[in-house]
Amino acid sequence: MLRKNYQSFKLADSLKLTSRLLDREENSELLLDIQSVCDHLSSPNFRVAVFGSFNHGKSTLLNALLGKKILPTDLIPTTGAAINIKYGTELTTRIIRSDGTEIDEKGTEILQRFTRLNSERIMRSDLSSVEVFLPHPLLKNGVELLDLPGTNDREEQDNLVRRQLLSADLIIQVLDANQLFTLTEVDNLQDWLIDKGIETVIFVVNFLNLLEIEDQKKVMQRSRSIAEEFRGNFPNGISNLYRVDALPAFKAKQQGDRATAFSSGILTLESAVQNLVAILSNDLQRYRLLRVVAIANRVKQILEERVRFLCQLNTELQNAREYLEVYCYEKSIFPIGFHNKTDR
Ligand SMILES: Nc1nc2c(ncn2[C@@H]2O[C@H](COP(=O)(O)OP(=O)(O)O)[C@@H](O)[C@H]2O)c(=O)[nH]1
Ligand SMILES: [Mg+2]
Repeated sequence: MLRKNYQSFKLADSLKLTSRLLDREENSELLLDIQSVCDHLSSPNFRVAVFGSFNHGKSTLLNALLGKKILPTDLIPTTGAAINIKYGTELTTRIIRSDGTEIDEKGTEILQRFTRLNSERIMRSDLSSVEVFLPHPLLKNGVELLDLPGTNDREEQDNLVRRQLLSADLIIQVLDANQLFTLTEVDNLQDWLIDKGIETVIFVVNFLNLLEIEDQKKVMQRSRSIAEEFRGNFPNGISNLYRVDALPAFKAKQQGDRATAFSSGILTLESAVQNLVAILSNDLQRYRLLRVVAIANRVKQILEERVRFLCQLNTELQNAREYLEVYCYEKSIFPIGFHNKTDR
């Protein structure tokens, strides 16, 4: 374990040093990603992020997991910030603005004011972090839940989500049974997760209860085959695909209706998340290192491209020197200093 830690930090240090050679403007997103991945190496917490297109029921699913209306949900795209949910002795919300000022309030009402998208579906730009604290057993031992804005709406939201995913140890991707694995979803899965060395992803199919039984079977069959394709190095013996009817699950949890909660799939998901937190925690440094390796390879590719230009310049420089030497020899021109420089 110690050796693995040591290797991760050595690679991260080297990556940060090398990334100084990158053009700041051209690679501004990549530089922020490098910072996130490297910072995450030393995080003592285990972060579970819920990710997916807008209106797929992400915030509803988190409310169902917590058995309480913590996060705002709506039919229009709602979540306009990354909301970190952590353990605390009483339900409170802490908002830190970009200018460093802090607002602490009991409950989560304040989220309506600060973290909802505005009528043009634009995020506030003056927030540095949003945290909700509550006493829930799922959040003990440093487990954090992360609610994210929906993807495939605005580029700004997509960039925020993409970066937040780099520091999530387990990702729950919420799918809509009516439009399963759209092309954009598959592309994002490949570009934002798999290519970034993020392999700890589980899929949750929502809205399945709204379909006919025959269609439900077809949707689950298709989900199974795609989820299998993206399994990668996911731990053996544990499924990466779950069916949860988020809204019925939330209502059942609130009413303490255990039978409906069970049939909604939320209890199965809850115990899978708890199992995964325990399993992945044992191997956390390896999973985190995989992301540093992926991003270091990307930096290496960019710089190798530069090295190719440098080699080309070197060859042309050499050719020019040789040409000048022959030219000067033929014309009997011997400029002072010329031989000294080329003979070196
Ligand atoms: N009928 C039904 N509606 C749901 C379900 N899950 C979420 N919704 C509704 O879908 C809308 C969007 O949900 P929300 O959680 O805000 O989606 P998010 O944008 O992905 O966070 C809300 O009006 C929810 O009440 C479900 O399982 N069944
Ligand atoms: Mg939401």
